[in-house]
Amino acid sequence: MIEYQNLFTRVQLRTNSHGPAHTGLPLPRGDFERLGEPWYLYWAGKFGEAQIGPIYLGVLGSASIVFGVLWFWIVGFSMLASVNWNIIEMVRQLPWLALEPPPPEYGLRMPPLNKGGWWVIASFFLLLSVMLWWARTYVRARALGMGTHVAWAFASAIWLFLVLGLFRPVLMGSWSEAVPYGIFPHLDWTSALSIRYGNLFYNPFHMLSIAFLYGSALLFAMHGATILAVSRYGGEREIEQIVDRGTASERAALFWRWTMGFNATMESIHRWAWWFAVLCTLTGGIGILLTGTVVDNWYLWAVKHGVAPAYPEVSPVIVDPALTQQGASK
Ligand code: 07D
Repeated sequence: MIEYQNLFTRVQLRTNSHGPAHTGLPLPRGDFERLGEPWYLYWAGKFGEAQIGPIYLGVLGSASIVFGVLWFWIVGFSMLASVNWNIIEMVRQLPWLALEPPPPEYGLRMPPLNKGGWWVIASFFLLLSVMLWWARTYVRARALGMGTHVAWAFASAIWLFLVLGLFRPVLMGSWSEAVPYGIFPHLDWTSALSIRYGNLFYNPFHMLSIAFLYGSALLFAMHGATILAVSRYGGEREIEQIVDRGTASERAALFWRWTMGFNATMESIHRWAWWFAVLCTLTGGIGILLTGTVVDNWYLWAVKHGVAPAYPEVSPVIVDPALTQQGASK
C-alpha cells in the first residue's frame, strides 16, 4: 500500500524553475496590488509553506501597522525614559519595565504626559491598530469568498481586550483600573486585581474561561494527534479526503468511536474548536466586566451562593474589606 510521507521527506513545491509562482486569486475591483516578489525559505517549508509572499497590505493593513508601531514606540520610549535613556539598563530590566496607566486621582480625565498621558495616547493607537486589523481579517476573507469565522473569533478576543482596557475602566470611572504595558507589570496587575476582588478563582466566569482554555488545548491536542496519526494515509490532505474517500478520515473517526463510543466529524471538530476558543475570551470578558462593578469580593460571593464553604468561625467574622473604614477610604 502506498503510504504518504510527511515532515522529513516533504517535497517543497518550488515553481520558480518551472514558471512564475502563483500569487493567488484575482482580487476584486478597487483592491490594491499584492506586494513583493514571492521567494522561498527552506526552513519556513518545515513549519508551513515554503513560499513567502506576496502580501496584501492595503489601506487597513498599512494603517493598522502604522498605529501599532506608534503604540510600540510610545511604550518602548517610555520604558527607555524610565531608566534614564540608558539602553543597557533597558535591556537588563526589560521584563520589569512598564508604561503604567494614570493614577486614580485623574479618573477618566487626560493626565499630564508623564503621569499616564502617554499611556492614554498609546492605548488609543493600540485600539485603532487592533480594530483596523480586525477589519482587515473581515475584508480579506470576503475578498477570497470565504466565511468570516476568523474575524468573529478574533472579535471574541478583542471583546476581552476592550473589557480590560476600556469598558471596565470607564464603568469604574478611572483609567487607573486598566492594564499596564510591560511583561511582569501586567502579570502583577492580574495578581493585584485577583486579590483586590477576593480571589478570581471564585469568579464563575473565570472558571468557565479556564475550562474553555484547557478544553481548547485538549481538543487541539486530540485533533492534531488524530490527523497526524492518519497522515500516513493522506489524512492531512484535505482535497483527497473530500474527493477520494478512503481510509484516513474514516479510520480517524473509527478510532474515536472505538475508544470513547462517539466521534466528531471532519466538520464538527472544527466547530468544537472554534466555539471552545471563542468562549474562552467571551466568558472571560464577562467575568472581568462584573469584577468591581457588580461584584466586589468573589470569595464572599461564592460563600453567599454556596459555591465555597465559609471558614469555620474560630477567628473573628470576615467582613468585606471594601465595606470597612479603610476599604471605603480607598
Ligand atoms: C488577554 C485578550 C485578547 C488580546 C488581544 C490582543 C495586543 C498587541 C502586541 C504584537 C488571552 C491585543 C493586541 C496587546 C500585541 C504585540 C507587540 C487573551 C487576552 C485582542 N488563570 N486571570 C484568565 C488561568 C489566576 C486573572 C483567562 C489559569 C489567579 C485576570 C484564562 C489559572 C489570578 C484575568 C485564565 C489562573 C488570575 C485572568 C485569560 C491558574 C492572579 C483576566 C484567557 C491555573 C494571577 C482573564 C476572567 C485568555 C480573564 C484571565 C486562566 C489563575 C487573574 C482562562 C489557568 C487566581 C485578572 N485567566 N488568574 O485567552 O478573562 O487570555 O478572566 O492558576 O483578565 Mg486567570
